[in-house]
Amino acid sequence: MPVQNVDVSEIFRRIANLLEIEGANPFRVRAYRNAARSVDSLPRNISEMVEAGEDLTELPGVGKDIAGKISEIVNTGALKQLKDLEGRTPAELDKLMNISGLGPRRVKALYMNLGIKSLEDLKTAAEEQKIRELNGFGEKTEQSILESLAGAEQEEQRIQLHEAEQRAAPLVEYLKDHEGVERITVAGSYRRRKETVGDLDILAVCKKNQSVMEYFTVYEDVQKVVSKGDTRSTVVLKSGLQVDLRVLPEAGYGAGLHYFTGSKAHNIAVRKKAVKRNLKINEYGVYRGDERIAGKTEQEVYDQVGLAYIEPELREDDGEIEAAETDNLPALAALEDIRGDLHSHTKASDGHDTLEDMVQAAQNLGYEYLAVTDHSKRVAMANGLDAGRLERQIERINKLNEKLDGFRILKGVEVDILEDGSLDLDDDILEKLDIRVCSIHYNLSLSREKQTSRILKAMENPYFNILGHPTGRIIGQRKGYEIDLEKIMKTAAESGCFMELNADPQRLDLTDTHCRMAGESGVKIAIATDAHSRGSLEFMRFGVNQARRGWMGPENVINTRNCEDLLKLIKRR
Ligand code: DGT
Ligand code: CA
Ligand code: CA
Ligand code: ZN
Repeated sequence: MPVQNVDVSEIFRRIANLLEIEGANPFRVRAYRNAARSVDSLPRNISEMVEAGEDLTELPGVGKDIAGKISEIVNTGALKQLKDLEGRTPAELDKLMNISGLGPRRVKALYMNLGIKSLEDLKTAAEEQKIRELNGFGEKTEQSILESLAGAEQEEQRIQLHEAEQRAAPLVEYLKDHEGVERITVAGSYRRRKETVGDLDILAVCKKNQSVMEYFTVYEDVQKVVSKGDTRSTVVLKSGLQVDLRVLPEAGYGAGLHYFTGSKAHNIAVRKKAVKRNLKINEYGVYRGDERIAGKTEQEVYDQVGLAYIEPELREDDGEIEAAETDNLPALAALEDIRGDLHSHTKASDGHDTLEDMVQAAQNLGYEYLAVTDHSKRVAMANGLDAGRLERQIERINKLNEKLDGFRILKGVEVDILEDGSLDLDDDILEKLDIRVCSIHYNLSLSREKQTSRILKAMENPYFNILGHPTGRIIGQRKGYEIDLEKIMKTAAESGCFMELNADPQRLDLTDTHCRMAGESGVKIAIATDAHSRGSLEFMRFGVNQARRGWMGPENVINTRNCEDLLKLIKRR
């Protein structure tokens, strides 16, 4: 059972949090955070790299010391340093850092003054109105802590799709190794590519008289066996993730796949249609009376109720049934349609890789272009570029472009939208670029009205092309800022601006609902990774998944265009 990348990054993140609470040197803290980010953005499994004896110090943010720690984690499953740290500082304090508005200093103050060690302690203290009395805290903070806690309770049980993939992949491999297993699919929200997943629903077809259940329940990563039967078992993995395994008969596999892919609401709507035709649909097939008349494939199930095949990403009972009845389902965008990435960072700001390396990686993905969009100067923390440094980057890119064949680096920037709605760089430098992603990184808590007019004002600038990570949300950590997205999208459509769908699996900003809104507003989107390293360019697929859930076809997505058409499309009048 190899250690997964999320296991390693989680350990580094906890070390960073605990060190920070202890008041350690900020550079040390940052080193662990960078290492965590670096491991998260690897497209490959870290255990394999260690086993292959690869030089980990070549990874961004990984020096000799961190490399040694990665090896220790991969080889032993744990890190002694974290255990030591947890001996000094309560481990649960780390969880408090996820509550919005609580930084290391505040967590420490809560611990030292009120003895708050856990989320539970925090809730009690907030409810008893003890927090507002502390120095540096107020009634408002106390209120927002309570709200954030309520949100955290709802979120707690769900994990990001990216992590779910890292848990599912080795388990599926393991199950495939069993000689009795003929087919295996992960269904449920995982197959619908939801941004977060509650549990994994694995379906299998087995050879006659072969049971895979014993094999499943002794999987190395299993912490607890909840139930074990002939056709269904449930386990909890060490990470806390629950996994259901169901064995289905081959003859009804399509019906089972359809049933367990869900969503529940979609299933109910499909079954209603069946009832009207005097049919019954369940997880074993489609029946007329006692006779099974279909169910080997999902297509057969849809055929029986007069529906066109519906892609899993659309199965939310949100209009897809009606569209399938009238053959009006959208032809969804696919990863193969994407011709380039429109948001990426290099070493010039806070990226880990050089311009040349990023370009090489984009070429390896088969792209025709890559927009290099380093931060602008306002984001000093990320070493944002001023006009002079951007000018030099433009020259570098011009030179590099001359040497490239069939590929173009788009000269870009991720320019900050300042509080008054102006852009962080002057028009005369913005003019020299091919493309500008405009984003908010500061003053996140303005009122809805102010935040909206800030963005609307920014869009009046003729160099505004794409609104980067439009709501600023971080899944499970930070709600987006308050904005009137509908108004923004309508204005964007009228003025020739575009919305980013940030493909970072922690952001996925726009949501599926927002994508539908974009479709209705007539604004096109740019699916872009915001990659801070070579490996993260591969996260494009999460963005495409999300766009598909939002009914986006290739025509809705600007980076399905070739370079020439793209540049024509984004040119403002
Ligand atoms: P999750 O796990 O919360 O991310 O979401 P799902 O959609 O994976 O839900 P889950 O694991 O409870 O169930 C998997 C699928 O099984 C679900 O999408 C549809 C099907 N299913 C579960 N319970 C019911 C039910 O009561 N009725 C129907 N029609 N289908 C159900
Ligand atoms: Ca599930
Ligand atoms: Ca389930
Ligand atoms: Zn960015």
